[in-house]
Amino acid sequence: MLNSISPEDLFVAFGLDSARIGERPFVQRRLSDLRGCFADTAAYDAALAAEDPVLYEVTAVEPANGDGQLHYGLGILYPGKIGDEYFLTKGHYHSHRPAAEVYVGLKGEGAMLLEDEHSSESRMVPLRANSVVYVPGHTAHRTLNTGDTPLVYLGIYPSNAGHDYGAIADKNFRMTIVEQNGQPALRERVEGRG
Ligand code: S6P
Ligand code: ZN
Repeated sequence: MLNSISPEDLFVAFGLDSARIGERPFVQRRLSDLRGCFADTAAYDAALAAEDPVLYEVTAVEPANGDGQLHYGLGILYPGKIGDEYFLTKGHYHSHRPAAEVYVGLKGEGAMLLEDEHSSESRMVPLRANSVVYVPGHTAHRTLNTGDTPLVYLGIYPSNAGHDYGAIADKNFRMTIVEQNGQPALRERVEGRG
């Protein structure tokens, strides 16, 4: 097994500010890729008419596949809001629903929105430097930047987790995280409104 992992995957150094791993390719999501994710559709359309900024970037590292193996993603989510809702990731379930994930906050101030697949119970959990968020299986998860600097984090997950974006694209999350009196707060998501 050890021999099958490339030395580049055994040891990885990353930039804490850039959230890049050398020259490795990364996925970039712009505001236009997040259509349908934000509650305030008028604010979304207005923002997109003005510009189409990069909201986040993720470098995925997938050293090995198979039972017991791990993958991870290094993410950077830029600060900003659409209406009073913070910049966010698309969010997903894992295709293999029992797969859990651990998020390690590295820089900045953020939050994770967690929703249980069966009860739809929602939680807002802080994500910041020197902290770990446990995302149980069967839980939709989305990351939001609640600060005014880039949020940098690692997400570590089983190699067979997979990403199911379809369920979120259909129903989105029940709740959202907005700025209320200068603080992040959970609020029921109402389409068309913030
Ligand atoms: C993967 C893990 C993260 C996300 C990243 C971007 O299981 O949860 O690496 O991929 O935060 O979010 P999303 O919802 O666009 O994949
Ligand atoms: Zn995940």
